[in-house]
Amino acid sequence: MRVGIVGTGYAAKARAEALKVDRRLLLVTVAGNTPETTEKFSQIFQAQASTSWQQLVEREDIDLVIISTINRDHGKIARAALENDKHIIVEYPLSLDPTEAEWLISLAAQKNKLLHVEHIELLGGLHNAIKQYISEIGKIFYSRYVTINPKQPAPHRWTYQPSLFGFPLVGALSRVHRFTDLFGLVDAVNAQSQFWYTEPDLYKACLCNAQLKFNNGAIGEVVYGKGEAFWQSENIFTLYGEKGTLIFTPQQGQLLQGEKTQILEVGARRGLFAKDTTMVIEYLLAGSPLYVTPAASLYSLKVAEATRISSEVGKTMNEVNN
Ligand code: NAP
Ligand code: BLA
Repeated sequence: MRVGIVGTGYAAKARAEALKVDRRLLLVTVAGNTPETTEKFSQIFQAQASTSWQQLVEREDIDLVIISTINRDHGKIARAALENDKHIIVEYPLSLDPTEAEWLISLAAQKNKLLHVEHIELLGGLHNAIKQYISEIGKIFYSRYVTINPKQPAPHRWTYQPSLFGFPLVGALSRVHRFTDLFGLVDAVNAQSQFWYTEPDLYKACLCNAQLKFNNGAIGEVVYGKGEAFWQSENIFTLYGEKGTLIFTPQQGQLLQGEKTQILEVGARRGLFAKDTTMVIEYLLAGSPLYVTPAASLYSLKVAEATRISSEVGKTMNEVNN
């Protein structure tokens, strides 16, 4: 398979590394943002530098386009790639707009092309450990996932620009997706958000807090914060079940039941883009199953969009339709 990558950052590099070790794949071309970075990337990986993503998706010598650039552009690049009959891997989120995401999924089906939305959080040690031990704690009535990432000073980067990153829980879709993957459909969403703006499209900190009421009765709470308003990093996933509590950090987990505390292993966060890339290639070349569907990604996007609307209008959003 002949591959083109859009993007030159962390995710794009991880993709290019994964392609290099598989002889069935060839990275042909890359399209980036600043010409110097694109040139450097293309030299390191011995690929041609395309002048734009528009030019890249139109090339006839490409079968698969990997979209690893800023979130704002995912939807339009995916559309252009599908119109040029390419298979697609796109980093989450598929689009900042759930309506566009839904439309793209049907276009891919019509064109009979793969549209794979990466969700590496499902491949990581934390999620797998949760899935392994969740049955031990009985019916789960409440769970909470807090990720606070202090940054002093906050970077002038796209991840702090709403027009490029999207609403924080949309851009960082993995947070909501972990919940919908574990607990299914959401009946109601209530969210708050705060932004510390320094310029019209740039903040130095943000905080989002969303409460999800699941159809199965469980309540999930997502807390996501980053930037200069924070002084202590926090990364804790807690699941409260009627028969026990599970507490996870990225390093390790604990299962608490009565007087007993069991320490649980959590696998590494590294190598996940490589795992994702390999699974897609095995799917395309050998028909082996993928670990996530575009529909599941879309549903989490609808829930994340509901958190945005809820926090903006100050109301609870009822029934996020599948
Ligand atoms: P990154 O390292 O910051 O790279 C961003 C890429 O976008 C670079 O090629 C950069 O090019 C380009 N870019 C920056 N500002 C731009 C602008 N204003 N207009 C056009 N292009 C611009 O980001 P990343 O972490 O690789 O993230 C890429 C995608 O992967 C995102 O959708 C993210 O949500 C997703 N993702 C990342 C991870 C992860 O672990 N990093 C995990 C899951 C999903 P220049 O440097 O030349 O500006
Ligand atoms: C997710 N990491 C992300 C995302 C971005 C970054 C933009 C997608 C949006 C989000 O979910 O928040 C960016 N992550 C970074 C940057 C650093 C970082 C700039 O750790 C700087 C060190 N990602 C990495 C590195 C690792 C990594 C070095 O860049 C691991 C050692 C892992 N990032 C990682 C994982 C996710 C993620 C596993 C998925 C999110 C999740 O697990 O929920």
